[in-house]
Amino acid sequence: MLVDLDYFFAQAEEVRDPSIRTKPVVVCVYSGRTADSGAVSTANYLARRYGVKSGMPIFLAKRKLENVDAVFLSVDHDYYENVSDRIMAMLRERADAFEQVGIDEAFLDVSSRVERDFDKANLLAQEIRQEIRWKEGLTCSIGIGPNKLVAKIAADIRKPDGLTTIRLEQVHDFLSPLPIGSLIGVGKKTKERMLSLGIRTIGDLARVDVQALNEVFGRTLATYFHDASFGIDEDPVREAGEAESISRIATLKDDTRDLKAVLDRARDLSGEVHADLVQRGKMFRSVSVLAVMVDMSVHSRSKTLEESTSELEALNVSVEDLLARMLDDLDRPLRRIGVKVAGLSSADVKQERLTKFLHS
Ligand code: TTP
Ligand code: MG
Repeated sequence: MLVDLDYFFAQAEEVRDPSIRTKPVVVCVYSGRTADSGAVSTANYLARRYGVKSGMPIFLAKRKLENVDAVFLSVDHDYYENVSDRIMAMLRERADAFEQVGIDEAFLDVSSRVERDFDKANLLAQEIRQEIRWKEGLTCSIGIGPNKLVAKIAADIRKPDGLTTIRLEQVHDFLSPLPIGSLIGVGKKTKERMLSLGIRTIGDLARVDVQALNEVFGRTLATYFHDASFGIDEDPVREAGEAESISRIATLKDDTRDLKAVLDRARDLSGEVHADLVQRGKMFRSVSVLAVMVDMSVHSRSKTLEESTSELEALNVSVEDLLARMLDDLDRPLRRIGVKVAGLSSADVKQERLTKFLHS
């Protein structure tokens, strides 16, 4: 589920002073050079009807609202942050996993609590909407989908005060007719390149051979665009700033270059890292070791695994291999060592493969 607050800064201003609700409201970042220099941060939907948009120069917004009883306000970040913090805390309570992606936007993984039932997800979204309305007086738009990509596009499609639910079996029909610019990650430049290739809709993109996309966008982007055009997205909802790695570090009993002594200690560390990992229900994709030498210089080696795993044995094997190589490369004794896993992903819920469905 993606929750996006409607015309956030401007709506927050309307809540503070309801008398401006009936007027175009433009929230501005004044640069201070001249009275009207600076840019529009956001505007309410009434002002948008006159063509006012985020990022537009203030003088242009004023020109569009000439002879209109409009309200121009200066951004008040502290106030918006406070409102946002309260709403985000409330949203976090409603999710199995939570990821805030901006001051007014967050992904909620609600799969477990709604038992993967889209009707229940829809009810939950309505409750959330009412709660934000009741407690903060704000409207929001919510998109529900089988993954983040679809949820985000669904939230964008109906604004303000929208609620759009796209079930797995609707993904294809939902995405196909949408203009290519509505795909997440297709900005102005990419859009132009897509158009020049004759790709106008997401459906057009889905019909382009991935090989051809490779040539234009390079492999990473091409793969993303290809998958995205089918509504495939496996990116988990994760807390921003949530430990993206788990590590342990310890001082050796004696400064040493003896591989066995080093590995003995490393095994303990790996065991602790692994216990932590299991407790958090995570798998890891990469392993690093760290060595602090007697001269206090710090060295590290990492490797990325073929695929994510949660197995202790895989961790031990990698750590041994990395430490052995490191000892070969360095000629001084080691004083401290560390073990770290990163590239964490959830071990529990494997996302339903859209591919399977769409190609069946
Ligand atoms: P958005 O969610 O992109 O926009 P919005 O909430 O104003 O409008 P919508 O109803 O379409 O969701 O951005 C959230 C806030 O971030 C917005 O209220 C103001 C700020 N912002 C800027 O300061 N500059 C910008 O260019 C944009 C896009 C947003
Ligand atoms: Mg918004």
